[in-house]
Amino acid sequence: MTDDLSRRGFLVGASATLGLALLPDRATATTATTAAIQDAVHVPALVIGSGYGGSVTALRLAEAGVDVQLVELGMAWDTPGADGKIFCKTTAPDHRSFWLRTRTKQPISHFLGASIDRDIPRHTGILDAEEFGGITVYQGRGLGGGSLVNGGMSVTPLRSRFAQILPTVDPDEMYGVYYPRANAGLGVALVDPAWWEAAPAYQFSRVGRKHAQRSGFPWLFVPNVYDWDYMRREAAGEVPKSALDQEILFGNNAGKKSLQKTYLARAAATGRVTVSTLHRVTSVRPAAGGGYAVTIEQLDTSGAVVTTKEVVADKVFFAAGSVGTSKLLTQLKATGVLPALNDEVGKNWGDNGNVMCGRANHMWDPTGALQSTIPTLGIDNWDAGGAFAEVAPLPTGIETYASFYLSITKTSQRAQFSWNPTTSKVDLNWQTAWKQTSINAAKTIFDKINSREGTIYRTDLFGSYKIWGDGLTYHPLGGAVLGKATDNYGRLSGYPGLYVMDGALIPGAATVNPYVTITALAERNIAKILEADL
Ligand code: FAE
Repeated sequence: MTDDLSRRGFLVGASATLGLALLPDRATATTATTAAIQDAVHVPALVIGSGYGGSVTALRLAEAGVDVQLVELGMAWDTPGADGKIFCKTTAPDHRSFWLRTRTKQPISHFLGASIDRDIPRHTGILDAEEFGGITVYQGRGLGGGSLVNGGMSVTPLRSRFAQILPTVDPDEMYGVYYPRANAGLGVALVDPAWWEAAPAYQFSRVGRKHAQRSGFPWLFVPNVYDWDYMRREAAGEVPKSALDQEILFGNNAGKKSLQKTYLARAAATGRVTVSTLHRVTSVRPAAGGGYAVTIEQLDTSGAVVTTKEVVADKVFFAAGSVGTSKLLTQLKATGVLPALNDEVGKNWGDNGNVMCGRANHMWDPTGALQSTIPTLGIDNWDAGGAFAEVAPLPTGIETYASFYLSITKTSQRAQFSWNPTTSKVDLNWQTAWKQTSINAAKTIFDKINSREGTIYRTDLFGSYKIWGDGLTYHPLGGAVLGKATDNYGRLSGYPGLYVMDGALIPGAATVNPYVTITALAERNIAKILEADL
């Protein structure tokens, strides 16, 4: 990042984040200077949430000369803790790890059949494990949203499959303009294959490739936003380790180009974006004099509300993530605050067909005690079996002889959010049994590999004698779908000046890891909105 970028900085505010703080990395993130959004102000544009959709929206609005208030539920993640680090390791979760929980809820919940969860102090930590009836939805909380916690896998779906993802969007403009723009904006790059072939930290991936090849499955290198030069220097012992030191699920202290270092840094450089962290939007309704009245609660790090603000915004961009945006819109429609939203709101939510599993390799096929947390390899059996599997790390620090996979699968099951007046909460009618389709698709890959290799599934990672990690998703999508709840550019029906900009627009599945598509779609939609509405 240039000096100019870091000098100008964001206007960030929340009691917990005041002060100047720098991430311990060459690519410095944002600087924090002044107070958060004030009560009773009237602003031109308010963006709810700072993940991919929100960051793209804030940057492009600001570049066009619009002053933006970016309101984020989670923390700024710019201040080191007592250990000198901003983020804690995946294997050593502390108060920074989970969003308002007193016990961890690790996605890989067991090892050798025993639970690995532990008690932690309740805090506004970085990873939310949000529980609905039939599924736990993992999401990033903080400035940068999911980019803080995710694996950085940056996959542009095959053009031939694009119509399965967003049937109403012109593929020419996406593949000609917006996917390239998104990949450039995110800083996506491919690992150097020659380095990878010899890196001890990628032995697990090479074993995954060998097994895929021997069973006849196509495999591919998957680009990432990790700084590969930094990882090379981690491996050489020249810089503090991050991906090579078990950092991922609760943040990376260096190396990973989260949104704080890309889109949000550029937004900061415009001087037009004010960020309010630990601020939660709870209501948006038409204001008497035009625009929308937005209610915002400011939280402390225990999750308690310290003050409630009410502002007016001419335009409001919902980018609180698939779940956050869908919950807000569902509630606002059902409680009569935004009654003219159409009946598509809350519908068409899916889990991107996520399912996890491990395989137990032979003793002569070790996967390595040192495993980079950054995945590099995919197995593509989409056309034949409906599954795209990421060869994922299991960075325990010891040799486990395990191969581990997160599969994205073809499913038709879609759930709906609804307002529950008894509990005053939004429910999701996901059915646990629906995951069987995903398991069947994943088995088209792993049954064959097990048969070829003479190996078996691990049964100790998700419980005692439980093969499949089928109670969760990392990839929530849908709930305010493009061309249904909104027009073909994210404009919400019934309310001019209200927009959806995030993963809620994508109807439940992306055929691959979703954030490049979320970013590209946001780039496309904001370009049209700037041209036509502002
Ligand atoms: P998101 O990034 O979730 O941002 C929404 C933001 O809104 C969050 O910061 C929230 O805290 C905030 N928010 C929510 N409610 C409110 C409110 N009421 N008021 C104010 N702010 C609010 O949304 N995807 C990939 O493509 N590749 C990967 O390798 C990958 N790995 C993943 C690993 C993990 C562990 C997880 C959890 C996800 C992973 N994903 C991956 C998914 C990816 O991070 C996700 O699709 C995007 O982050 C979604 O982007 P959105 O902009 O929709």
